[in-house]
Amino acid sequence: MSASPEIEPIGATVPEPRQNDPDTLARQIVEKLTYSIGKHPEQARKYDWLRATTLVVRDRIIDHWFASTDRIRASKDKRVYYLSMEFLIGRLLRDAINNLQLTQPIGEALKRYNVDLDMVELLEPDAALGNGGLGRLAACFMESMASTGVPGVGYGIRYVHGFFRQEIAEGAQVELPETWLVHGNPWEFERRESSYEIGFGGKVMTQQEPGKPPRQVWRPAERVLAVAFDTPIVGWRGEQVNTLRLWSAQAIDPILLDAFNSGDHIGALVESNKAEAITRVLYPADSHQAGQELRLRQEYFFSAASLQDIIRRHLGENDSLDNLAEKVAIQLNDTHPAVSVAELMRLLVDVHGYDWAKAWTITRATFGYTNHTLLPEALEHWPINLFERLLPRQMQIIYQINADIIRQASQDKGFDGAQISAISLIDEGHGRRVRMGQLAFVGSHAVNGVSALHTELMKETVFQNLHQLYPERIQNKTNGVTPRRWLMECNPGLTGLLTDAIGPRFLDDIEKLADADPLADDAAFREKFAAVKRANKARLADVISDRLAITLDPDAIFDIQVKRIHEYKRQFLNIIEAIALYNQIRAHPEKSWTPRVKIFAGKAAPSYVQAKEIIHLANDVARLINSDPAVRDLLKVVFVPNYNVSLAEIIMPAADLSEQISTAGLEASGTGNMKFALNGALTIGTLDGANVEMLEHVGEENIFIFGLKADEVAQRRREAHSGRSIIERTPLLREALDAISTGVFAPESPARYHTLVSNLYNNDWWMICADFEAYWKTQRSLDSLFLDQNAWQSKAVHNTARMGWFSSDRSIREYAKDIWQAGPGKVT
Ligand code: CRA
Repeated sequence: MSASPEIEPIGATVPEPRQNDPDTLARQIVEKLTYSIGKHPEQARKYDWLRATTLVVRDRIIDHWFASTDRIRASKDKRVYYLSMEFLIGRLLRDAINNLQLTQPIGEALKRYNVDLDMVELLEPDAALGNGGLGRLAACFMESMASTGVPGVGYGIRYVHGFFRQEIAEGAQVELPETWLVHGNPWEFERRESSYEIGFGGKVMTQQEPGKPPRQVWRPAERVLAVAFDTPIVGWRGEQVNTLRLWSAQAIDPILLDAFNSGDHIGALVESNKAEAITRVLYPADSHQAGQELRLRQEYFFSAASLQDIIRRHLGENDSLDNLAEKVAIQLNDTHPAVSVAELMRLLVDVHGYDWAKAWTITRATFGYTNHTLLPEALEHWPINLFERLLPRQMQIIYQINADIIRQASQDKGFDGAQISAISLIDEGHGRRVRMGQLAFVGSHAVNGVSALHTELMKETVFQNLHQLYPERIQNKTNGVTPRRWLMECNPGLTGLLTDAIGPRFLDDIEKLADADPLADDAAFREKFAAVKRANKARLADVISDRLAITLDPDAIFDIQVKRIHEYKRQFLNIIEAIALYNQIRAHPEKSWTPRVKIFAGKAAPSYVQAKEIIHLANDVARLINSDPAVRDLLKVVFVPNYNVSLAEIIMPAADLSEQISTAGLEASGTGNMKFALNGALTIGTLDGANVEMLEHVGEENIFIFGLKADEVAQRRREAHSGRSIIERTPLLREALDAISTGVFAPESPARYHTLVSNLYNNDWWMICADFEAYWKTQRSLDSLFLDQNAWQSKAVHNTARMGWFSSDRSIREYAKDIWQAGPGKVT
């Protein structure tokens, strides 16, 4: 008999490439509805359509995911691991559909069942596993690594409850739990096979084997399991799909049966509750050290799990860890994963038997560290006794690293006592603490800031002495934002207009937006540009009308400040300006005022009293101004609750004016500033963070800079500046502050804002009084400019056309070349 043809080898059963026409997509969506969800199309609810559509898109992603994974494995290229406590992802469906170029056919497929793709996309919950800029940057970086062909894996924590939901009740912030996982998460795949034990506490023993050097062995008292959940991250045009691996904590023994059987039903679950607590909630602190034991547990938990995973993968493909740094780059996103430095040393020395010096060489060559803030209250430091109790072996390692560094600094560089205590990993000043910034710095071959100014300030302030010791180590990597989410997806109107005008090249290379620059002088183009903006403003006005029942005029200036609420970001300055403007409109109704809508949104850390007062004030001021017939439609103030990524996607394209008004020297970079300008908003801002580089790119005639510069702020602070004399000689400011402190905006509780105002009189730490007048004048010049729509829109076009450089693709290419030596065009 001839060989039977029925049985094919396994390799030949790879599925056919999927078709992306509307017919196929419609059929597959119904198939998913039927067989994965168990619903007939007629019975399907909106959420069922979301799920079915997601599953169809997901199948396509998986095909690309496998192909990418196989290609990277086969190439043996260096991999990049991005360790971040936060990934502020937002919704994924629109991003995936856009990057796979499926928007049109899926839209059409759903239309056949009378289902609207936009509506379906809006049902997806936001994945809010981050607080603000740092977490959103990590999400942009993940997308850009996939889009630029960098083989990157993100490692973080799978929080059950992400960033809290904010409601405003009687003007004040109320925090409610966020529950993004309640309906399940179709984007994640649990990988039980990638589980690791993570230890805490216990003792360190010295093991002496004959003829060998003594070895330290850590015997943890507690162990929990880290279980991996993988989410595919699709790059532009689906050419590469990377993985975001988030760790979830579980007890090794889910239930203590002995306790249960003896009737202690609660006690039986104690272990499991304690373990799961590690990944239950995101700490809602932005640029602020949380300081509790659970936070340190979170940090060690995800660092240790990620390192075990990295080492396991490396040893699966290589003979030893000798070449770890050639094949692996690990980026520490701020100091949150900095304990990784000590943990990798432990793994190399105690587990894999490396001598100390060799292990240190490998460790340093492997890590890079990004600093995101110089604010003293945000710099992480842990009390030694807590650290020692939780991580006894890592503590010993930190002492040893410290001793080496100090020896080197005093022997080679002749550092004196003050310099030594500045670089020491142990802060002896405030009840002995481990300084995580110093640990991350010495354990990395490259340390970077996130804007040019921030990087210079790092060298001059927090890391002055370490910079002296390692003058080559600090470099700059200015932040960026992904143009897929922050232009193409959030602003289809502008994307369409630009495509018609300059062709589609900018979709693949965002710096080609520069081709649109000459169109600033083209009246017909400016008109279309303005029409897109107006439509985006009308869309935001609809959202605000639905949520808050406030009516806005889309022809007014939309003046927007959205970001975390923080004293240094100076929402207070913006509110004071609104009050001063209100007073002026009432005092001079005969003048021709430019109608203005001031929009605020943002969350305050629950324990940050001043920030919560600022939210309360914004709402109190809004209530009074919006109900005063004397200002008619000349001024409106709106606080939009629950700012998140999805709301930002509606807000960014709808701004005429972007408020970036931090006290100079304190905003490390900012990324909202970039999103606004990319979408054609003009910026009013201080010379702070990336505003400085935005000025260089868009040109000084297209950005509105005011106020003290970073060195002037520092100087005033040294001189013990206070606001009193400025307030006394500035009637506009004085009247606004009097109104606040006499309870005009809070008649039910007139003393509510006493502290807020008296702080301005007594020290004005954030330079609100110092900058008020310059801010006011700049705002009034913008009022005039807005009346000349030709001039305004021309500047707006220049902003969009010149913002291409602020793409996270550019940031990632710089990291890949200068820090990781990985990715396309690598130098290994
Ligand atoms: N709060 C900075 O303050 C910066 C982002 C991302 C921040 C922002 O100016 O744009 O990082 N810092 O680099 C931070 O989180 C821990 O420090 C932020 O998001």
